[in-house]
Amino acid sequence: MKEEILDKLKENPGQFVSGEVLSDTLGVSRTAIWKHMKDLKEEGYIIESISKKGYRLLAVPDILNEHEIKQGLKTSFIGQRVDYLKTVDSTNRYAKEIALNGCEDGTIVAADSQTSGRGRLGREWVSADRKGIWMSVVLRPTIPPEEVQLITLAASVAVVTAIYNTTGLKTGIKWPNDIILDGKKVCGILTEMSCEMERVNFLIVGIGINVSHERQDFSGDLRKAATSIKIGLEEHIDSSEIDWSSCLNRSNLIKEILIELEKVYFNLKNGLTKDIIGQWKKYSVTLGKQVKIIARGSEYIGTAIDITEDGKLVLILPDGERHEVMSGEVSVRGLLGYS
Ligand code: BT5
Repeated sequence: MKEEILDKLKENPGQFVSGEVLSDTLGVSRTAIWKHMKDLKEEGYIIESISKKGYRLLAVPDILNEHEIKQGLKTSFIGQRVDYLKTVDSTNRYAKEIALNGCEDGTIVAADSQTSGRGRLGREWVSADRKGIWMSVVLRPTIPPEEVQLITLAASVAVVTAIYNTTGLKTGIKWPNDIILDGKKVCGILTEMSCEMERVNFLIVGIGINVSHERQDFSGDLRKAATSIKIGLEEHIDSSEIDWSSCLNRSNLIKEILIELEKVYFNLKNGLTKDIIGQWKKYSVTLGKQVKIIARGSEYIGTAIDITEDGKLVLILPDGERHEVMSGEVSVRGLLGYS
């Protein structure tokens, strides 16, 4: 009922809707309407109530919940089920649990904050409360395990496109899983899988995006290495031209990512991997650069020249030898700056 009331207010932007009209059209008492309004205000919706006039929605701030994510979502299967959590240890961990219990292909999990957000190789992902998008998507593709890396590439392309569509900011992709803005990390992607020898049971694509952080919100090493969409907008776009509330709205950005993710996922399912690789190369900040690969127990330098059809990075080593790197176990450092 709360959502239906909210929708009625949204249908009449800036206008009062009387308690009587709401109670008649929705078939509930005026006291119930009043209680739901109170809940909506507590959630953060800015609603003005004036006796004899009724209620009007003054603003929809950046609120994350199932209703905001699903409203107007134009996908056919990704995001049809949304599990929203105020706080969780890790959306990837939670998504894995519901995937093991058989949740549908395309289910998403999104949280306002994570207490143990994780990166690759046991690293930590810092997930400040309501400052970013901390979400995981459960996918059940019929692909062999060795093609899973392509999903991370496809998800990177989806995120870059979605950030551009919603904010106008141009970001780049650092192999294998970072999205870079002005040489700093704005998003990381962690793909985890459950598989048998030749078959993937399910994948969890975890996406973390820094959205409304100020510089001082990052501490320690992250202050130099991380950025947010807000910081990027302040640097690149004349602030009088920015519609801040829409550019920094996490639900809007999530919707856009889900649409783009569904597109690239269809391409992948239909064997159009060349298309994904082609788009990935367009946004790559790694190709053509000298990189240091840090693998378990060893480090080496090479020039990144290409990416294979299954997502491996192709390097030319100093002795001229060609070498392919799988993403799973390595860290990559640009020799000039983070990317
Ligand atoms: C990643 O790992 O970049 C993958 C991050 C995936 C996070 C999402 S959030 C939703 C879902 N649920 C989870 O539990 N995880 C996923 P990696 O390449 O290993 O990078 C980790 C490194 O990035 C850390 O060691 C830090 O140096 C840096 N880092 C940590 N938090 C960051 C942040 N908020 N912004 C930028 N860099 C960060």
